[in-house]
Amino acid sequence: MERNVRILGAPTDYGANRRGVDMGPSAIRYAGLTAQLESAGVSPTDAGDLSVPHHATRDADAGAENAKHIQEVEEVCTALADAVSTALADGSTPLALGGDHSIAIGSMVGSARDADIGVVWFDAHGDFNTPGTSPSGNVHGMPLAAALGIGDFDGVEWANADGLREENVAIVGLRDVDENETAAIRDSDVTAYTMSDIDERGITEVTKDALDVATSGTDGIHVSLDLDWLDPREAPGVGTPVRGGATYREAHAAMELVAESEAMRSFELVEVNPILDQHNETATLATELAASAFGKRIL
Ligand code: Z70
Ligand code: MN
Ligand code: MN
Ligand code: MN
Repeated sequence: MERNVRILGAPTDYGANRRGVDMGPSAIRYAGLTAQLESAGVSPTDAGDLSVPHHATRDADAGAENAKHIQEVEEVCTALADAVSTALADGSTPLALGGDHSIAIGSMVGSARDADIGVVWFDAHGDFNTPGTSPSGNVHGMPLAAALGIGDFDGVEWANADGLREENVAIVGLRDVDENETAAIRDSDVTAYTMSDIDERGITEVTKDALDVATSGTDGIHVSLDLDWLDPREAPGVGTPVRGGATYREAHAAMELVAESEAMRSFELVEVNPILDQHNETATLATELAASAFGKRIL
């Protein structure tokens, strides 16, 4: 039976302090997402965009200095969590389009509402800050800590993903982590693979290990793909480019292993910023990587 994929746009940049990443869903659709998904043999339905409060209606400086626009992030993530869990209940695989990476809180909360899940997090960044440790106050640097209930996020109901345990979280591709974040990751039971690990062991082994971590004892996994995981040469259209990222081939190889695992229950593409892009190539790459993650094969 064909897998039904439900596209859920989350056009928000509240977690990244307004940098144009709210146009990500449009850019990814324009790049041909549905055609790419069809080429992977899945059946996509586009549910449109979640309603995101417009910036003009909100105080530009809303939220605490150490958690900017946290109220707007909560609103978007609560709506996304409901949409994700409804898609799953309907037998579809939710594919969330960011927007900045704060939307992952909603994806994980929704995916883990009625199941024990693991997470594989492809990112240059740890996204393990809390309001207490964040150097920027941008919530897109906090979604993993939020979902896991770390620090200030302990007991914050809208942000904590019930069926997710640290033991089942794997971060892949780290190369830009804040000092306090490093300590928090080390103190936790999440497994983190840096770009050095990929250099030493290769993308195949590292991704297989990450998938083992996420699938061990769980009902399925959420896969979060921050496009800044890739090298800026492949993906220039992101808010926070960091040199030394995954290559085009490494990224496809990793997504193909995700498909092979047959464990993915929810997926997201985040941090595509068409304003900073060249000819929409980052969004185009995002659609191609989605096809690989959903099982597109050459032969
Ligand atoms: C930094 C912070 C971040 C994504 C940047 C950056 C976080 N660690 N996350 N881009 N996706 O501000 O917390
Ligand atoms: Mn703002
Ligand atoms: Mn991120
Ligand atoms: Mn990132």
